[in-house]
Amino acid sequence: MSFFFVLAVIILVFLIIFQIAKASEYVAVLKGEERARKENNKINGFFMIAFLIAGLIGVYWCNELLVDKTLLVHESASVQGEKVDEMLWVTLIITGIVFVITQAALFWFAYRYQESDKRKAFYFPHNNTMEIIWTVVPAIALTVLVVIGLRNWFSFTGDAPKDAMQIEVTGKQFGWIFRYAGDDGVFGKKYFRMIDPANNSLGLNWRDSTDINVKDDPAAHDDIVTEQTMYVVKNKPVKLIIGSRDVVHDVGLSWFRLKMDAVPGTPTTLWFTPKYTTKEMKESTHNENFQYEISCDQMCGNGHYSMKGVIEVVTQAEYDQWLAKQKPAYYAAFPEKDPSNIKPATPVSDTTKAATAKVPEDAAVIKKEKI
Ligand SMILES: [Cu+2]
Repeated sequence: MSFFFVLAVIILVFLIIFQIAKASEYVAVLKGEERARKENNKINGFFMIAFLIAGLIGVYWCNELLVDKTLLVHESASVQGEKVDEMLWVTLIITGIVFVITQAALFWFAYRYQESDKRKAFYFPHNNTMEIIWTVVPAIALTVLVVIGLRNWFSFTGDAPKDAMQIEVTGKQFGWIFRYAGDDGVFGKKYFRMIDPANNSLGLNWRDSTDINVKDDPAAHDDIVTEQTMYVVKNKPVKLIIGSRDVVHDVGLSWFRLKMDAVPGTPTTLWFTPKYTTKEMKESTHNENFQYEISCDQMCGNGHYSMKGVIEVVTQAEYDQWLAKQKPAYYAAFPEKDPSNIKPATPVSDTTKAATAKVPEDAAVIKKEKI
């Protein structure tokens, strides 16, 4: 029903436009073609100026209405993001000035120099000097912007400072997995065929496997694996080693003004220094629910919208406290290897004697692994 209604409205609008065009044709014949055209020119010239003024008011009004919803009003929460903001502002100022001048000139000229009996249009097909000016000036401006951009890009994606924390970020359909290197400071090896969604989401080499020729890597035994929330420290550089388990995702960090693709099989890196803790941001934004969000900035499948990750920026003391509570993922997969699950070797009573009899054997296994 609604389809026929829409169709009827479209046909009606078409008929009205057709009739108006017909009517103006008859008017033109009655008044004389020339006079009608001149009148139309005047009306069009007026509309040009009206459109220019209404457009400028509209731009101002939209800005007033929506500027709070953009990130422009909030300072970058990372040191590197300040450089991105600088580039954004320089680009906005340059293009803004050019936009206002060219658009104002376009509409004003259309009004001011409309057809008149008092003057004749000057035939002006070519001018080498002007061609050179409007080629060279934008070329210089763009080169400067690109060079500044490249310098920043190489800095963010290049070597991180020596004291930087390292966190591995892996995108998957649909979520984020984070890995910390653990006590040894080394990320253990992983292999995609070792992935087990139940207890080895990254495919860490925790055991020998003859059928896929994987060797157990002790460096993977203390790696800490978390999902959805990543902890970093205020004022401490953090290097993200980014990858993906399936399709191309993208680590989008709008508050830090950074983003980087997560590509399967090709690790990418990015480093930044957070300036404010999550708690400080809650206060400065007057938003109790404030979170630093990781959004996936690539359309990666039908659950793309649900790929929200969270970055908790905390102080060093809070981070140490959090880290102390984390257990290596290896122990979750093999609880029998977890030293905290092993009961004291000395029997406390006769009744517990039988239960603890096995302990020295388990302890020996742990000891052997550490060697
Ligand atoms: Cu994604």
